[in-house]
Amino acid sequence: MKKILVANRGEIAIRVMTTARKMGIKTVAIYSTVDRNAPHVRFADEAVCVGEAPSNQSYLLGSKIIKIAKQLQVDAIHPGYGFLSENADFAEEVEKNNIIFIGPKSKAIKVMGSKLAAKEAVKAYDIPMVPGIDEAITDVAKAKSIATKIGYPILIKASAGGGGKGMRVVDEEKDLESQMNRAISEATSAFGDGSVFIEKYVASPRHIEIQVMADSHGNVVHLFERECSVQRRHQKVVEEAPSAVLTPELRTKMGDAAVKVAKACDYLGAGTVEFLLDEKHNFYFLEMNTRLQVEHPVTELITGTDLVELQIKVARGEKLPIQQKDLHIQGHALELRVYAEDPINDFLPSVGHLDTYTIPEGKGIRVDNGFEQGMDIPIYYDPMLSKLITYGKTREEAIQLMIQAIDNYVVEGVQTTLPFGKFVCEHEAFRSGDFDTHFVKKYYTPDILKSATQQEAKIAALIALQQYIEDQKTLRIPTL
Ligand code: MV4
Repeated sequence: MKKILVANRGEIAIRVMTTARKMGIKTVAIYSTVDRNAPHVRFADEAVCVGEAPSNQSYLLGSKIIKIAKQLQVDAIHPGYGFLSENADFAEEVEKNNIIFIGPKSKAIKVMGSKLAAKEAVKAYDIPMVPGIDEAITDVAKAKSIATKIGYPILIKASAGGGGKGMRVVDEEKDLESQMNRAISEATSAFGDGSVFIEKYVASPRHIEIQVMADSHGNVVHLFERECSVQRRHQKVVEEAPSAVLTPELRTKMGDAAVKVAKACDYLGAGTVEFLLDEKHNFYFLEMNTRLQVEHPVTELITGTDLVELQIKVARGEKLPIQQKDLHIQGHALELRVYAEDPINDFLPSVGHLDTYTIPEGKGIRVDNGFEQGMDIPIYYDPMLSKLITYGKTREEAIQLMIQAIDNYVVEGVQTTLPFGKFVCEHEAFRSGDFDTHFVKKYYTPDILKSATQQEAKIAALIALQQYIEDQKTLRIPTL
């Protein structure tokens, strides 16, 4: 493998190309017209414009990207996350053109893209699943009888869904029919597939996911968990590894279950198996993400691995260089997604010009960044500026480092989620580890940040006033 095309932009394109370069592999970037001067373009050995700014005219043009790859004699394509990363047809077309897709086979992508197909695939492997049904349901009477068996509250989910789209909680039978009809029509219009199914609703779960890595020789390892419960409307905000609540026994059980899920779909490369963990520490398989995830760095830090390097090696057909017994957790890592969004204003995108953009540096601080001072943030894509990652010997150390790093991260020109990250890190529930997926909804109101901002403004004004008084003492106006 001499040359890789990265079919992505921003921080993840740079992240992938950094490892490729380290491995002596040449890199090709693609870009849209608004990204022509973007850091990922300058970072690459070669770069090709793929189209206009909107994603569906550039980063989503699979066939055009493959054509570019062939013209430049590229050996492999890395899709990053988002865009074409979980598009089974794209993965298949790449392979048909004798280019290696750095990811799983299209069949695994397809199976895991459907929640019902995923349940079906892992059925024989003794994986704990939320009580419920594993087939699409349309008949209301049948749904009622199943719901009664499971016990309310229940959750209606779309098979083609993901990221919480098309989910409906039903507390009692009288609401079932209307909610089911809504879920079906929502799923039909959002995914073109109205299949829905029913599960017991787990009221206060933690979201724990397990990183897995598989080679083409039948070896699969897990690289422990990431805790992703701090999320807002299904958008993760803070992730960490390890989780503050898993015991070594539970970690091994969940890790083994994740490895089985990977084996069930003949997995290749980096994948993530999502679980819910209830208050009694029962865990349930939810779904599998067949890509390298945004939050992969926390796993890299606690395991001392380079997940992109492993992805490239197994894509080349090599055996995994590590076995399960070689893997251990060392230290604690946190990640904050730094978005150009205004946390005081309902997290509305705050796109604009980066007048000042200074990234924190130091021991235990990693910033996977895609922006620089003077750049405009395009409105066309996800407004994530970077990922601020800290690593310490203990969870407390990682949290302290995160708070300091947030203070040393200077962004002017747009609002960011940095102050929100500080709110999370300073919150008692987060610090004690006693939180679930309702953390943000339960504890966050914009007023908290407003008053913090006002407090800071007050302190700044007081310091300025004191300095003024001091200056008045020494800088006497010369008397005539
Ligand atoms: C659930 C659940 C409770 N009970 N399933 C949300 C997105 C999708 N991946 C699955 N999700 C959930 N499934 C049952 N049976 C609660 C959620 C859920 C959630 C899961 C993980 C992280 C954040 C979440 C926020 C709200 C709901």
